[in-house]
Amino acid sequence: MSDYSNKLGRLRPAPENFLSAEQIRQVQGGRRDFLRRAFAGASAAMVAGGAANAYADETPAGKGSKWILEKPVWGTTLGRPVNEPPYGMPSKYEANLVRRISPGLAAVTEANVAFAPLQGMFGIVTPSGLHFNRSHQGWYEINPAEHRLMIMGQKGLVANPKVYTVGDIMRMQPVSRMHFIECGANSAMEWGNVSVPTVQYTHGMVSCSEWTGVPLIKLLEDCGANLKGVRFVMAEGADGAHENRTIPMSLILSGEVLVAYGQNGEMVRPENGYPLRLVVPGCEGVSNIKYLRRIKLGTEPFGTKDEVLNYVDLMPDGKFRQYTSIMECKSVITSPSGGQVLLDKGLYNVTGIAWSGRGRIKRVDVSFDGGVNWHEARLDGPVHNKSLTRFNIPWTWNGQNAFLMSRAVDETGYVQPTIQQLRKVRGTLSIYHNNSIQTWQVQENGEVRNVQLAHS
Ligand SMILES: Nc1nc2c(c(=O)[nH]1)N[C@H]1C(S)=C(S)[C@@H](COP(=O)(O)O)O[C@H]1N2
Ligand SMILES: [Mo]
Repeated sequence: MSDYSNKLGRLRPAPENFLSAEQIRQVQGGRRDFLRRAFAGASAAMVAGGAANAYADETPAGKGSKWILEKPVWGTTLGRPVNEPPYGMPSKYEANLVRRISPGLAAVTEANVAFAPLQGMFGIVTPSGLHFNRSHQGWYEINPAEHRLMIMGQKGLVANPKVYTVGDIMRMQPVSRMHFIECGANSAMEWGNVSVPTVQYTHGMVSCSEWTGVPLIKLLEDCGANLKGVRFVMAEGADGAHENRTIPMSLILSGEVLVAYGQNGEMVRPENGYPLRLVVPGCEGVSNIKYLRRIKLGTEPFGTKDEVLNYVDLMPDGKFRQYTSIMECKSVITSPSGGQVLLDKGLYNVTGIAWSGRGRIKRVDVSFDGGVNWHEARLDGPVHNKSLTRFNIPWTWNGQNAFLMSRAVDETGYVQPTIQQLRKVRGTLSIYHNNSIQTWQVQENGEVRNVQLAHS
């Protein structure tokens, strides 16, 4: 019996449950009594649904054994009814792949973000149930029949202010597009140090979905908005957090900003803004207003609490950076990543995600030696605009210390900076907009950890 969540490709659930490489080898070697003891103190999440048994017997001794020679119960009996359950769920053996609240953050503030488990995901689509959830005051399940969206504006800017039902919006011509949403605070802890152990907690505030909705510009036209006069738009949510933000009209005129009701082929999930959310491709997560209830047209930025008090960064000269909406080009290796363990020398697939708020990803380079040599990774196409892009590159681990990094370039030619380059400009007091290169150290014992190198 083994716990695959501790092997490469899966991740331990929380830092306090980490096993060392030596412990995992003992488990792999079949020391079941040890395993029982090791899991005795593990969290309920880890053992829930038999997840601790997932991928059992992947040892050399277990290969080609009874698993192939004997007929298992599932080959000799009747399976379950096809409509049970009516809404399908992942295998119980994948119960470790869940959103998590960072133990570090939970200790210092109320836990109001659940991070996506990037370490165990493939491709570019975030399953809706794993999309990170950042809700300033918890999430709501809003009855769509009781939800309205109002479009109005300052004097002279809208000929026919309107109130829309969800049904009104669903009768209009929709578009479906792949876009990432990244919280401005993603990777925030890395400004100062490397206390965050896993990619789920360093980068798990980015997710990517196919969003379906109506371009906001169509609604503004429908209301007879004076498109030349409007320079800024305020978007406001219906939740208790009263989330609101200024969106520049230039982004809306491009047709990219959507009033979305669909996410990955079904209605947007309640956690992600059901029944209507704004999708502002390339902009900070906070601009993507959930539970969208009001759009107000104006001529000046609105100076809302979420752009004046919050989402500003303190610079070394004592001034604040403000209205920094665009998420710059960024990438991260998701596997191998912090907390995972390489059990043997040999061939691995190094994989990760790259994205840019300014367009498409053009190229990703990967280094295995802390940035001395770089190798171009393979991008999995199609590469979408303002979307996650998956990269892969084969790597043979020789059992020695290695420093894994990825560096993305977007179609504007912008190159993802190192943390030291970013600190030279921004200092260490920032919270938001850390798009620097992440380094994972593969130690000689196979354990992977979060590090920052002095030179990069
Ligand atoms: N109405 C409302 N919209 C909101 C928020 C919120 O708390 N309420 N959180 C914002 C923040 S800070 C982020 S990062 C994104 C997160 O979107 P998600 O929860 O769908 O991942 O939603 C934004 N929109
Ligand atoms: Mo956010």
